[in-house]
Amino acid sequence: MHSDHVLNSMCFRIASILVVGIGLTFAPSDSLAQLPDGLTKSRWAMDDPIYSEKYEDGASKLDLPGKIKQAADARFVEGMYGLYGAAGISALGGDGDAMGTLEAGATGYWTSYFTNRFGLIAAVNSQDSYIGGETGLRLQTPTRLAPFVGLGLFAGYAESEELADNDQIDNDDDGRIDEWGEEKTRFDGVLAAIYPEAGIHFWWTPRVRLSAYARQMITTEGRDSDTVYFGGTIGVFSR
Ligand SMILES: [Ca+2]
Ligand SMILES: [Ca+2]
Repeated sequence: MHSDHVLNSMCFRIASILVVGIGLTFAPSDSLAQLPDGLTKSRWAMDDPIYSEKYEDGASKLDLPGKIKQAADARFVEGMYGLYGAAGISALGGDGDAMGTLEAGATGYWTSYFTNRFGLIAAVNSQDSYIGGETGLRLQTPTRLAPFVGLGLFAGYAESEELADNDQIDNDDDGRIDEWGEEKTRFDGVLAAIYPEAGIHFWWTPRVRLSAYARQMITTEGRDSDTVYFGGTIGVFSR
């Protein structure tokens, strides 16, 4: 394939992921515009039918353990599924420049404490770009504020920009051959990484979940390319 076509299709795919990610980020903004549910009442998830049935008769005023239990309980999430958008930052780039990353995908609760997910991931900085697929598993506590640990896999391919001002080709299709600073896209190869991760979820509402996490990326590029990745996610769930 001609390198400009590779570049164009890559730009298109990255743009598509950006659109999905931004859409997912702003879709729940109505929910985020309000305060988190249950700040003034310990029965925080009464909007959920399973939770509200369980806690129809709330803990009495003096029942502190009961109050704490109903404020923490998020076992009703079992069987829910959702879409997520994520943004992150890492030093995945070959030259050590920080790379901005966007992810979008789908996830589900097999049990109240176990999720898996599939998504797309795109990362760019001034010189390099990566695009690929992403999958992972997480174990968490079945609580409103929920620490988690996980294991994930990323596989994609990498491209970078390099000077092409002396090859007699109009690499960027602007009608001028080898103009000053003309660049072309170079395919750098396949990149894969496996990562352990740790983070925390917070259920803003019974349907909107916020997450923050750190991943140790162990890449096929060798230990010199390993990097830490920090990310944040908004997930919107239904049943
Ligand atoms: Ca040109
Ligand atoms: Ca050229």
